Formats: sequence, C-alpha cells, structure tokens
Amino acid sequence: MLTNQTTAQWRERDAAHHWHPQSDMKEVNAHGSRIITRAEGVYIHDSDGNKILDGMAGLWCVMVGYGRKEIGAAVARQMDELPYYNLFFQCSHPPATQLAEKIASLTPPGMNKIFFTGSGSESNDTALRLVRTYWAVQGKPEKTIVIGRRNGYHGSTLAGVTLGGMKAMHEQGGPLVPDITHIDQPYWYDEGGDLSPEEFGLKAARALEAEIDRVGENRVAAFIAEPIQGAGGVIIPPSTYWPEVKRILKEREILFIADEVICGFGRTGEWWGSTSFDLQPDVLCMAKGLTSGYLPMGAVAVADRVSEVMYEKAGEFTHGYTYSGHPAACAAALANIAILEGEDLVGKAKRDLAPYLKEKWGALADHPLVGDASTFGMLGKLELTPNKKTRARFAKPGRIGGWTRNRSIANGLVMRAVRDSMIISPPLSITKAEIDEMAAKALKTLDELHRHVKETGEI
Ligand code: PXG
Repeated sequence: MLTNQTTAQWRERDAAHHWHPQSDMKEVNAHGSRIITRAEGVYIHDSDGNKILDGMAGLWCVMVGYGRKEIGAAVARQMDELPYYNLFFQCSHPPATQLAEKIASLTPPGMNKIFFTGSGSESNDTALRLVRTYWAVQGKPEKTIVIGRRNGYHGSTLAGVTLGGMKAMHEQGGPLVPDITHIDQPYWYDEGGDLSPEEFGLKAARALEAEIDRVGENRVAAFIAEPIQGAGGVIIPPSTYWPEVKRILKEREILFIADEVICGFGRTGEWWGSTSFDLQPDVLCMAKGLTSGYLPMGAVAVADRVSEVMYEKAGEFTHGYTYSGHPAACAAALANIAILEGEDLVGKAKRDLAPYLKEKWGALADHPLVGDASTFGMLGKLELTPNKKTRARFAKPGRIGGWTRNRSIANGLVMRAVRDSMIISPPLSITKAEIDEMAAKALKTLDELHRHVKETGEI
C-alpha cells in the first residue's frame, strides 16, 4: 500500500470516488476522513501519525487485537493451497469442514449444523429464510411473522434492515420485507420511567407475549434478538428480562434466533451471550469475532431440532452464497479461534478483565455528567446526562455525544457515540494497563465536556 501520501492527498482521492458505508458523504467530505494506515495490538495509527487506543475493536470485531501474524500466515497458506472453491453441487473443502466442526464444538449444546455466510447481515437473511421454511415444510406456511425489537440491529441488507428496529434505516429504501414486526426494547435507562429496572424488565419481556397474541401465535415463526443490543447503544437488559422472555418462548410454538454477531466469541465473558443469559437459541447468527474481522465471514449455527426437520423434509434449501465458507476466510477463522482458545482469551475476559473493566469504567459514574457507567463482560457504556437524578437527556439528541466522540479521538481513544450514549467494546487482548489508559482518557474527555457544557450553557 502507498504510504508516501499526505493526509490531504488521501482525503482528496478518497472524496473523489469512495462512497462510505452508513455515511453522510457531504459531511464526511466537508471534514475529510480520518485515514487509518496501520494497527498493532489495541492501537490504530492514522496518517497524521496519531496513535489511538481502539476502544471499539474496529467495529466490535477485532477480538484478538491487530497484527496477529498467525492469522495472516494461515490465510496465505490457504491462498496457496486452494484460494477458492464453492460448496455448492455436492462439494466441500477441508477448511469449511474443519471450521464447521470447530464452531459446533463451541456453540451451546445441541447446535451441530453450521451454515456459512459472508457477513452478519447475510447470517440474518439466512435465519429469516430458514425459520420460515422450517414451518412451511411442516405444513404451517402461515407462520411467517418474525418479531424483532425497536432499536435492535440486524444488518444492512433488506432483511437485516427490516428485522432491525432502526427508524432511520426503515425510512430509506422501502418497502421493507413483509411480516416482520417490532416490540419495545429493554432500555430501562431511557424508557423505564418510575419503574424499577426489575419491573421494567418484566414489562419489556411481556411485550413479546402481547405481540404474539396480537398477531396470532399461529402466524409467528420466530423472535429475533441480540442478547445485549450493541449498535442500539450497549443496552444491557434488566436481570428480569431474559428469564421472562425464556418463559414466554417455552410456552409458545415459535423459534428463537439469537443474533450473536456482537455478543459472540467472548464479548460477554462467555463464548456466547446466550450462555451468559442461559438462553437456548434455535438459530444462532454470528460474524465479526468469528474472524476477528481479519476477513469477512459469517455463519449460522442451527439447533438439531431444526436441522433434523430441514434435512428430512425441505429437500434442497435454495439458499447460499458464492462466498459461503470461503477457504481463506475459514482459515482466518480457524487461526483466530486457535488464538482465542490457546490464550484462553474468553476465560481471561471473564475472570480477570471484565471485573477490572467494571471497576475502572464503573468509577466514571461519579462524574457529574454520567448517569450510568455499566459494563457487561467486555462491553461498556456511559449515559451522558445533564441531570443524574432524572436521567434527563440533553436538548439536542446526539450533539453532545458527537462532540464527546470527537474529543475522545483527539485524546487518543476511539469511543463510539450512539445518540448521547458513549460505548466501548475493546479487543479481548487488552491489558489491565490499557484498560487504565482507556478509563483515564475517557475521564479526561468527560472533564473537557463538563467545561464545554458550562461554557456554552448547552443542556
Ligand atoms: N447483527 C448485529 C447484532 C450487528 O451488530 C450485524 C448483524 C450485521 O453484520 P454485517 O457483517 O453485515 O455488518 C451487525 C453489524 C454500529 C455498527 O454502528 C454495527 C454493526 C455494523 C455497522 C455499524 O455500531 N453491526
């Protein structure tokens, strides 16, 4: 890659031809992009020579940290051996076979069949077609409705957008996929009002029961949810939420799709968010941490009770992608999982790092502008507020969050803003000293925000 270019040159060339994902290009090009040129461990480097602690692990995915040569080497070997072959027409190849076996050994018990995709969005598209087909082949073609949640994120393909509950995404590019409905999210901080978190958790869970009754249980194929909503703003459900949802799912004849694209591969301190909350998904969607983002790849793990019906009754499942189980991506995933297992990164996250993060990040709750500084596993958030008691929001949603994100990056820490919630999701390879650095940089930024708010009077 060329490195003898100035930031201004890169920006000009980028602005000329590159249309960025999920971006307002007029705004991006007015400021000029941040050009990331290399990365090592938990740090990214930009073209101005800044070294920035990546508190988001890329886009929630770089579990093992940057610069792991083992992954590149495994990919290079696979590229030499077999760079591509498809898995259609009764073919397979060793990396796909080995990876399916490996993933099945890691997923919750009784999930033994693995369908490969190229991304989290494709995983959720696969899940949607799969659950509808599962019911159809059992003589229940009317069970087509999938219930998702407001502010859930399930990807950017048409099915992903529709399954997700992001208002701004629903407003563009419709009409959306039919027979997908949404219930409220278990976001006590913003929506719990005077209820205790526990009371609110039950209320939010029972919205599922009410929705099943509203549309008719005989019409519902599945419920889809992230164990902890990520892109929605690291929404950690109250302790009562998942047990009540579990009760409802058990009583009703519908499937449960766990979207583990963010929670999977150790993010919650277990291999799966489903394990953290004792959930038994019928379909489990993954991507991101599967390869630590080194190559694009997703997969769907399917419970035996579903795969047995499909294998027996569906004939050909007319679904699959050119890059399903791409050999180089499989090699990257196998090498990535070997690091996670070999260095016990998931166990260390649970025993060591997550409690440390809870202590250090949690201490930010003492700051006058922070209403909540919760963590769960290696996920963390800061709810910014002008009034800690009432949990009020700033008058212009997102403005303070955006300001804080920009200051944080200038201070050497990537924190993401979702409206006025600041979120982190660092690599599992982070050290305690780096967690200290992350918390110190966040505190510095919060203090700057405090001064900014006082100076501008913005509340
Ligand atoms: N499910 C979940 C839970 C995700 O977080 C996807 C599916 C889609 O994955 P792909 O690989 O198709 O992007 C995601 C992706 C953000 C942000 O702003 C989050 C994602 C993607 C883009 C932006 O936090 N998550």
